[in-house]
Amino acid sequence: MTAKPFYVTTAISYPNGAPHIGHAYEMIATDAIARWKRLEGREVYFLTGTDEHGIKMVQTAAKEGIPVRELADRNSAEFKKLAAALNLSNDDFIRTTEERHHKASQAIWKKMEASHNGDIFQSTYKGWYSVRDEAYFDESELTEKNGKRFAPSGAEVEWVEEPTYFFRLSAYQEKLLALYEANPDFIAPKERRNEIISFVKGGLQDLSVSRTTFDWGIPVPGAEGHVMYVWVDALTNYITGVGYPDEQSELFKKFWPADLHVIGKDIIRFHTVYWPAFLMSAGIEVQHRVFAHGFLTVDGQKMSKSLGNVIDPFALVETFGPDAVRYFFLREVSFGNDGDYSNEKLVNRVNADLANNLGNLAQRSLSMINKNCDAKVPELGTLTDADNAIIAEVTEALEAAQKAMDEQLVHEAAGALIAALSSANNYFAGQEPWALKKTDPTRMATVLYVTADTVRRIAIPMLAFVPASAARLLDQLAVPADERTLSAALNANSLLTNTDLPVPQGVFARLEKPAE
Ligand code: ME8
Repeated sequence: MTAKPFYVTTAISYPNGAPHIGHAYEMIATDAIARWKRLEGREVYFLTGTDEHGIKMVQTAAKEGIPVRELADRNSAEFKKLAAALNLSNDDFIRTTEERHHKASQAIWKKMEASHNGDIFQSTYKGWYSVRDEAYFDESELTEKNGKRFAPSGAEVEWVEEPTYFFRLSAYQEKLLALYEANPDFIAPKERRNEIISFVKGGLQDLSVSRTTFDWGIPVPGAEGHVMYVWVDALTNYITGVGYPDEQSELFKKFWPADLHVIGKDIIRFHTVYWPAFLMSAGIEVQHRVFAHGFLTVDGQKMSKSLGNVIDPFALVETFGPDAVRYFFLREVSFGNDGDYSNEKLVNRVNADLANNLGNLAQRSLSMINKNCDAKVPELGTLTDADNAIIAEVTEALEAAQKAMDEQLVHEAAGALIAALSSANNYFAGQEPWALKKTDPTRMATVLYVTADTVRRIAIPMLAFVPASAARLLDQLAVPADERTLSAALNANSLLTNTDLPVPQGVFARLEKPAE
């Protein structure tokens, strides 16, 4: 079997500030998807990084009184550190200030310029610009208050007039609609797809794609004084990451078009309208799918510096450990919807699912095996209806989790696994292996085998969500590295009888709610 390679990306973050939990959330979810695909046996390329150009960076650096590059270097390093702290399995970390990215952006620009419609042309931009969104807005999209105008995000817009290059986005309306029509899975969740289709049906205006008022950007080829509009360069990172402009490179041939761009709901238009239009213009294949996740709030409130409720993801990892933080977001937030963070919710969720459910089952069965079965995988005797029922339920849960992950419904996948674990705990309690020790040791061995094998079958997919803890569980079951795959998980009763097992150790400690 040669499984199809899988290329998945996060958005690249603006390093004009330190990373917050919204950034951490996107990284965690995308990592879970990447890890799951690897467990399926697919060759995965997972890219994340930082988006370092644009006026917003220039303004922040000016406020701090430091050179823009220093700001970019300092904060980009924080994002990279966050990826490591969250135990991300990214294959590369791209910075848009890198040489390779300048080359790729200039190459795609030239392709768009040379396209048969002449998609890039010079004119004068007059209109409203929001620095915070790094986006242009139509008068009709704005609201007015005290003589000031605001973008839908709430950011103030400013009137901009300058000679710029334009991208002939208006020429792509029909092509984009045809793309959405032919690829019903191009935009997820579904509601987002409908929003984008009606936006495009409403008509597309040509897009201003260069700026002359600052120079912190990628120079437009052959146009002195112009740098590219930050989104042209930002979106291009996805192809730079796999070797563009060398379309014959191993990486590019293997991984482009991307299977999935994971982004937040505020930047769907850039990814599902501009990006495919740029790619079509440049004669490059369009990505397969964009999944937009929701936004996180804290204790029910929008995160903001003025409210003082911005959560530092490094502090979270420090307090609870990476797996607890990962698990909470993956399970608690329904992927695609908004979600809320609170310490209490995290502690409750992690204790219920990981410590009490998974951890408890593993610890109870493994310590009985250690004491009563000579610390070896026990014998599997005749299977009863109860054994067969739990084995079948785990198989169904694995299938349900796979189906959910095929659509990036990460929370549903985790939920299906945890539900099967609850049943397995009931099975264990109902079979009372401790009572069988004297009356029927053969039957005890079978119950312990079935339970330990259940832990194995659930711990394997959990490698995508809580990689370090799940790996420790599998170590305790002496599961070899090459059997840590989803197909091995589907294969019931494959623990090898008589295999020596190490002394079991608790993997999931119960968390305490930190003092306020
Ligand atoms: O948008 N909750 O960068 P960014 C969840 N550079 N997700 C959130 C969030 C929150 N509170 N706040 C932000 C940019 N995000 C561009 C992307 S891609 C070619 C260029 C998400 O640092 C946001 O939706 O503002 C985006 O997907 C990512 O974090 C980076 O946001």
